[in-house]
Amino acid sequence: MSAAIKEAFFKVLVVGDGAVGKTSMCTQITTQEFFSDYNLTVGCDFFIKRFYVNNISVTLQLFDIGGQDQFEKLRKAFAGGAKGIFLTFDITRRDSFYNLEQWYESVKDNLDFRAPMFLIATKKDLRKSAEIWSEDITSFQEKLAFDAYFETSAYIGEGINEAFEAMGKMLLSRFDENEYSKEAQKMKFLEGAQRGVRS
Ligand SMILES: Nc1nc2c(ncn2[C@@H]2O[C@H](COP(=O)(O)OP(=O)(O)O)[C@@H](O)[C@H]2O)c(=O)[nH]1
Ligand SMILES: [Mg+2]
Repeated sequence: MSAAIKEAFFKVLVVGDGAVGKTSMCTQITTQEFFSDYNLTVGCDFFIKRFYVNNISVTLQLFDIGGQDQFEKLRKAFAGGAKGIFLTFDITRRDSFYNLEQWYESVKDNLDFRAPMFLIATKKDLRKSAEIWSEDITSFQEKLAFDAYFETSAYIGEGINEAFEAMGKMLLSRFDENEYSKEAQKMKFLEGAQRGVRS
């Protein structure tokens, strides 16, 4: 008899200044595509990423939250129930790094207290124009105690798989099986209901 595949579902936030590359990272991880034109995310974009960790089917529902001020309330509401967070900054823009504390403040009350927090540098292919260095990362660690740091590029497709895999593993280790499998069942039910409505 083969054992049923275990399923896990987690909601994960992707936050950071406009144009740092949040949508590009989510697009790269879900479709392996890259677009050089910039389309501002208005409100919130959703992505679904599924992969296996130790024979467990992990589904991450990614919330890529737009940075406009008028969406402040929406941002708080969207953050509800999140189990993990990617704090993203553009390696070539110092301001995008310094704004991360504020980004974290704006969603932290709605984040689960066990939520893994990953710091993500984007656009590592543009490293020759970098404005952030390893000393900055070390001092940020002292301030915000993030769980992991990854340098990524959606353009050359580097670092992103590693970051997501590590997030998946940490989520599985921090949350109880009955919590994440219940979430997965709920999600399946909603997907089924949606198909029902469409057909
Ligand atoms: N060179 C380079 N450009 C990138 C990378 N990721 C995103 N971009 C570009 O940066 C701009 C903003 O990206 P986007 O994902 O829309 O940013 P968002 O506002 O944070 O969602 C777009 O023109 C992207 O093509 C990367 O890894 N390398
Ligand atoms: Mg976007």
